Amino acid sequence: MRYDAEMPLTVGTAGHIDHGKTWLVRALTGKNTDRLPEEQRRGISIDLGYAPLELADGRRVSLIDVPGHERFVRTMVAGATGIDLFLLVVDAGEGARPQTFEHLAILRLLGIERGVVALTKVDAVDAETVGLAEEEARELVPDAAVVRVSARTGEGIEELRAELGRVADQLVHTGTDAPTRLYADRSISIPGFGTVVTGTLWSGSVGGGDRLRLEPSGRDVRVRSVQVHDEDVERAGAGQRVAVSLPGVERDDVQRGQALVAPGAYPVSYRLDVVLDELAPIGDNARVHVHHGTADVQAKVVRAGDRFAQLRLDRPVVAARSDRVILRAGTTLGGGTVLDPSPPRHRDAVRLGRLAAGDVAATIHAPVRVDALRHVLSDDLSGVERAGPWVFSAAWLAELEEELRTRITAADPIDPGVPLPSTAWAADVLPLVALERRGSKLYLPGSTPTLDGRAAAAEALEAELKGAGVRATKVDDEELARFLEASGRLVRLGGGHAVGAEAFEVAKDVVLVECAAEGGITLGRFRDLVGTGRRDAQLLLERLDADGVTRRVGERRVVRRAATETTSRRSA
Ligand SMILES: Nc1nc2c(ncn2[C@@H]2O[C@H](COP(=O)(O)OP(=O)(O)OP(=O)(O)O)[C@@H](O)[C@H]2O)c(=O)[nH]1
Ligand SMILES: [Mg+2]
Repeated sequence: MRYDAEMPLTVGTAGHIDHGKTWLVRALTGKNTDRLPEEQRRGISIDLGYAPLELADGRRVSLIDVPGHERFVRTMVAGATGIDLFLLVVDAGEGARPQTFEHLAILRLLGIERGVVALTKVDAVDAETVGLAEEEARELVPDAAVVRVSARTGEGIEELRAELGRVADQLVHTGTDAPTRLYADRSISIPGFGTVVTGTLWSGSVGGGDRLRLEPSGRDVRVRSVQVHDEDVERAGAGQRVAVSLPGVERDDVQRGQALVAPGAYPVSYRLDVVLDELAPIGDNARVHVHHGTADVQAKVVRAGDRFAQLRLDRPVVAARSDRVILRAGTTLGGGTVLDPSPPRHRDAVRLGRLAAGDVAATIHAPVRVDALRHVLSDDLSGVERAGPWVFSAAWLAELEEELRTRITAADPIDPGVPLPSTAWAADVLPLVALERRGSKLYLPGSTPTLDGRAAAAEALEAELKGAGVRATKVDDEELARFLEASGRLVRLGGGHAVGAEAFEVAKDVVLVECAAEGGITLGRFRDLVGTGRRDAQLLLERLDADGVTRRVGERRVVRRAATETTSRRSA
């Protein structure tokens, strides 16, 4: 039904003040978009106006009427950012004037290249004047058709409608597959219905029941219903002008410039890296207004090389790679195309050059999560290494391995390893390096610990332990103790103590024999049997517990059932 008749395209007017834009919109749509009392009193447009435009074959597109006054260029930009094609209006009697040129420049900077020129008020001037104006318009916009019209007499209106239809037929609004994104241009409070936010749906779709997020405030909202041109629709698609009702949201919670997006799909950022398109030279650190979506944010331009800049914004915006921005300071200075909508704080012309060339891979070195990169990626990433959710360069991986090997070489030969890096990517990335993981350390594959220059110290320690028997000895060189334990020459006890391996076996036998006879052994009994102090007896029993030989039951130690079961099963 009507929904199929709605083409997901938006036409935006452009042109100098008083050249007849609003009258032409009314002649085309029957709607007077100058609805504010002040607009009616002063006879000029101040805010954006909206009307559905019916094409010759009954299909409808959206029409946005913008003000021409030089003080309202910022409003014109907010209206123009979401449009697909322009309707440039030139007064046939006056010809092109300053905002004709400025609006055209803005359209070009926004990448809006298709449209139609309407020479208006042809009823008020002679044929020769119209001819001159037409010649000038053709020169100004060589690729667009120029149609002579009069909103007063209706002359040329149907021809203009047909011409707009021809251009519309050649355009497709892209972004259907991208996550939902809509920049609010108005929020209206409707009694008994709540707040309705209107805007052009840049990408994705929106329907009743959807959960979206208002950015940059980060507030989650639920969509109650969606209208396109005052008619309820189940879903609206990219390119359509929509009115979205948001229950529970106050009108003042939503301002022009805010975005309604699929939660988390777009970065919210105080910085934008752009490739510049200058109309006038823009100095380093220049203060400008950045127009993006329907937002107008003050910013500092931090130049990088001669083509690029980082825009440091006073307020955050929600942007995506390839978005256009307009830079103004009283006049339109130029524009930019977003290379990175959420860049690190720096001026790095080399990195931006690579991004501009589409070489995202070249900007990747250390691991980054691939989902954090989707803002700068237009398609699949090749030429990088991957592990789990991480991407990184082959060169970085080689450097990592090199660094780990260097540190391993410098490590104590008695334990020639390095602790595992405690970074988020470690678990995914470390399996790719040619090192061996043992416990919480990395070693050269197949490497074994060696005593190196500490053989004498080892012998001295062994002699000391032998002399001490089952008495625990404090060992200061923990690495040496670990090494000797690994080679079966001592057993480490708590608190940095150790006993000789043979003495430990003696102590263990005492426990096993006593348990076999009595069913268990107390600390006191064990101490008496081995003939040590209470503390040493305690350390020995704790080690037996830790080894799984014994466990505590009340005051006594008993031999673990597991060992007994294993024995009986084996004999069965
Ligand atoms: N004779 C004649 N006068 C026209 C025609 N269209 C507009 N006008 C006159 O031009 C005036 C301005 O027209 P608007 O449509 O309001 O101009 P605009 O371009 O929307 O102006 P801003 O929105 O302020 O930039 C009108 O008040 C009319 O007097 C036309 O086709 N013929
Ligand atoms: Mg107007």
